[in-house]
Amino acid sequence: MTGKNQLLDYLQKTPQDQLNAGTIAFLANLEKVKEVSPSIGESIVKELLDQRSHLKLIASENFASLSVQGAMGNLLTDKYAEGYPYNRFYAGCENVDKIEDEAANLAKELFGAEHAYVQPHSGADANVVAFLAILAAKVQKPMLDDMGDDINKLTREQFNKIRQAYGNQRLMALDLYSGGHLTHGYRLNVSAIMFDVHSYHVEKDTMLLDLDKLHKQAKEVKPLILLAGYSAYSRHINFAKMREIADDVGAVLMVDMAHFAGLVAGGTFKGDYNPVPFAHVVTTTTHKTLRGPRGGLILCKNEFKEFMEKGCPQFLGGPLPHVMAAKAIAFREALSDDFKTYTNNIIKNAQALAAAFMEKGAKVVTGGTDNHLLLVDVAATYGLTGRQGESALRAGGVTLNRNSLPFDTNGPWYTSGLRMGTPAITTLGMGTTEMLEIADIVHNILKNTKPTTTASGAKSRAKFETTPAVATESKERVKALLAKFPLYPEIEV
Ligand code: DSN
Repeated sequence: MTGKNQLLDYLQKTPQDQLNAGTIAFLANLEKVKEVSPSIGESIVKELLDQRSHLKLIASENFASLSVQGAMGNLLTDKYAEGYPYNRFYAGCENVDKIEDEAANLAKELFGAEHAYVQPHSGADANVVAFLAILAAKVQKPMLDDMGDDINKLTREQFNKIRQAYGNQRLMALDLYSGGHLTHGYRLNVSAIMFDVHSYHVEKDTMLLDLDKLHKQAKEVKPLILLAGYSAYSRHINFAKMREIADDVGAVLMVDMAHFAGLVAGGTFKGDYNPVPFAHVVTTTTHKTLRGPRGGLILCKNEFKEFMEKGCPQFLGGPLPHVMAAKAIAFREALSDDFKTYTNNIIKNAQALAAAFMEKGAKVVTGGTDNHLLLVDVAATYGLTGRQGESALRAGGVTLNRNSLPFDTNGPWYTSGLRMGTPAITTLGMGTTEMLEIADIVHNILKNTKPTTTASGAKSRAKFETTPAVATESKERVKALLAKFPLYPEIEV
């Protein structure tokens, strides 16, 4: 483990031709961190060891390359660059201009987009920037055309008219319980304050979206924005059809592809399942299937470009040049043939995992998956809440997250479901054979876990007991599996 001057130790002990740049970079960085805070240094190492000793099945996480990490951890963080390339509110932005330009151009190339805005700090921020840009283009601009172009010269009454018009716009998006995201109009999120939200839902019998029904609802609601995209929906969405619906009701089609951006970039989601040609605006994170740094990205048609570029300072704080640099690295990596193979394998693995669970009698929502994730109904299958399943698996060496299912009676805290995803384990190099072993490990833990019964005889929704020998055996099996697929083999600690 890491001791003082571990880097020196490594350099002295390792023959020159076997020196590893990844290890040197990691240890050098760690030594500098530890000079100021040994405890933060220790947490970094412990996080590495934790991720090395647990199977990561969190559908929204991945392992970014050391090149991405290197681009992020440096002096670029020192620079302010409010504005956008070649239009900054600060001097000395020449290098940041180049970085942001390169990242945006690579994003355009990767996705075939007309315009790319790489500044959003997260997917949630990207969604707010996109909402504001659509409001500016579709609500504010026509009003300014009447009132005079300079917003600062409007009277208070005129400006209040714009504010009121903003507040009256409708957003139609997938309900949280049907797999939508918090930022798609959930009442505790700012999106529900910005818009009059009308959610659409999956069908109770199939748990699938019915686009004809959605079309009918859109005709009644007449939203300004029809938003597609999800955090927990395992099936394809036909974006060509979504665009037809949007056009029919005069809505802007916005797609949040945070979960499946990598599958689009790798060409695995193509034709009607690629939202970029069809949507007016596409938002995403860059750290999920796309395997880049934690951050956000917006792609849009040129008609929204000037409004999108006002994201900072309209809503975003100063851009993060170090993260934009890392986005550029990730986009370049995603342009490779290896990345195409990777995204095909993500789906093959998710389908193999879903099939293996169903083979064991587990209830998989919608009976399978078309993408990188699957939802297992642990209440129906194992008599557990999602919270109990999540905790029991973590104790057995598997990290994943509980998730509400459509029409969930256990609420968003306890939940009835577990969401599993294959982006991270596919990055490690695992294939369909390993999915069989993973399904077996997970099933074995869950079937040997029981809710604790309270004194009154009621089943707890949080406490549980797992047969101790099963938890121990699972950890051993996880260890054996992960030993064959080491995480960051470049880092020798
Ligand atoms: N938290 C992400 C997810 O897990 O889906 C979305 O923001």
